[in-house]
Amino acid sequence: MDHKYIRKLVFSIGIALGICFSLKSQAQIFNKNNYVTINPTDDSITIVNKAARVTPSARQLRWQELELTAFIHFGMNTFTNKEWGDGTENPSLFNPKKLDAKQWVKVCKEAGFKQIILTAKHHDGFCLWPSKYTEHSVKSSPWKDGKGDVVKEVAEACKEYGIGFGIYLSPWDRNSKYFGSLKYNDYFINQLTELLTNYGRVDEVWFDGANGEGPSGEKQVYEYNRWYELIRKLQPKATIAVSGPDVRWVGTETGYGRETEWSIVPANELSVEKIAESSQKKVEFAPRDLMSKDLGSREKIVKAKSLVWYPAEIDVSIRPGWFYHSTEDDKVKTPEKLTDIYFSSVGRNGVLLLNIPPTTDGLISDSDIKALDGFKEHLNKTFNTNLLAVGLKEKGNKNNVLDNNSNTYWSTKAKDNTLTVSFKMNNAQKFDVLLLQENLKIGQRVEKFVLEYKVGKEWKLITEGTTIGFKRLLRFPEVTASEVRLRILSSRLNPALAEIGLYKQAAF
Ligand code: FUL
Ligand code: CA
Repeated sequence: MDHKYIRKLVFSIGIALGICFSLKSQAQIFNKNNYVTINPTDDSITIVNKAARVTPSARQLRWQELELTAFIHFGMNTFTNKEWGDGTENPSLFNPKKLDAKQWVKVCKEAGFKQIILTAKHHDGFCLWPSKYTEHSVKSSPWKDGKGDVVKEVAEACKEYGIGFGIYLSPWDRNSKYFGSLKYNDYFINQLTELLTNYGRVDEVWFDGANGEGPSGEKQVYEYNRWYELIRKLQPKATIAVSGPDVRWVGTETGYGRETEWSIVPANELSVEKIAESSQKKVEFAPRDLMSKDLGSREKIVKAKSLVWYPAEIDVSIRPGWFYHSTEDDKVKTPEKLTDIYFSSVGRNGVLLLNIPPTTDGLISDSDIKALDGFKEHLNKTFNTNLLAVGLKEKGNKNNVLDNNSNTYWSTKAKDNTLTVSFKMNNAQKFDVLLLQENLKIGQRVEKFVLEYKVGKEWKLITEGTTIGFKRLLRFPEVTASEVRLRILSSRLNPALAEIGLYKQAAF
């Protein structure tokens, strides 16, 4: 089966069915800053200004600032050497004799990852924690004589190393006899409650879009709203991704986000039929097609009925598969490839969710560690020195864009939607990377910018782009210059430039 096709299909079905909220619960799902209604009388300028003022919730901002998060796909598939189990697997197969969650967390942390999401239950229904509600779990396995709890070990290791902890809980459960019946809704809520109450703070809850039939041959109609309300109640700081309201799937599993990536997208659509049906107003939160090239341009937002802050997460595996297969040991992505992905995910206003799957021993393999080491070393070397700050004659009021702090910024007066910042360096510098950041507490506003350098009396183009958002990275052929300027040519309201940097890429 083709995952991507199924995911797309499921998203479309999910969205078509309407992932709906009553106004009461909508208040819990969104806040007054990350959601805005468009009035039928609003003209396009008013709508664009409204979009410019939509800002992330505190949980969304914390999540965005992480930049790098790690996925850990581990479970029954690790032992059956599959990607999708069908739920009939015997728990006796699960026996990761050397499992060391601290090794997982240490490897991830040393590679720069700030949070880990563990597959507590994948589509095969096997639970990595001893759930009270099923026998299909670690408690029926030989690992630690059925007394082990992978979720607990990972949660504790994350706490010890000071990084975030998240859970992936597959709504699709090919083992549960309840799947496809009303009873499954309670089963799912019970499992979610266990995970949200027994393991301390949870920072992200990841609901996959893949869906199919359970053992009974029936499909399940999910109670999304009930899940979201439970998470908000038990773990109010957790972001809910990607079949959820806080974080959006970027639309591909390649690791490459859009060049133009808006975090403010139409929240579509007040459905008249649904209002009539239930006499309650219901609102869908997601853009209709997560895979389309353009989600948030002016053209899209002026047609919207409401707008929401809904940023992109880019999930990709370090290997071809999501689960570990020894035959893929020589297909681990190289440091060069991982760096390219970094530039095209984090560097395109997204958060990278990189999957690093442990082996049947229960350890991250040497091949993956080596690739991550190379990746981290390369990034450290490249971003070690902001050449603009080092060689600058007088920082003066430019300090705000050179202080490595995304909260301090440079702006113009209201109604001035362009901005030029010029820099004269002591000596000519060689560089081939531009870094830009906006202050998201003000909003995502920039629509077009150019970077130029001075040759004699003339300004020449180095590179140009559209959106910035939390971070924009652009690479270009090496330039040697002592005078450069950034011109923001178009912005939805006055732009708030938080950082600018010029760097020279390290060699591999
Ligand atoms: C997909 C799943 O079907 C894969 O197995 C994996 O978990 C990936 C992250 O999401 O839809
Ligand atoms: Ca700053």
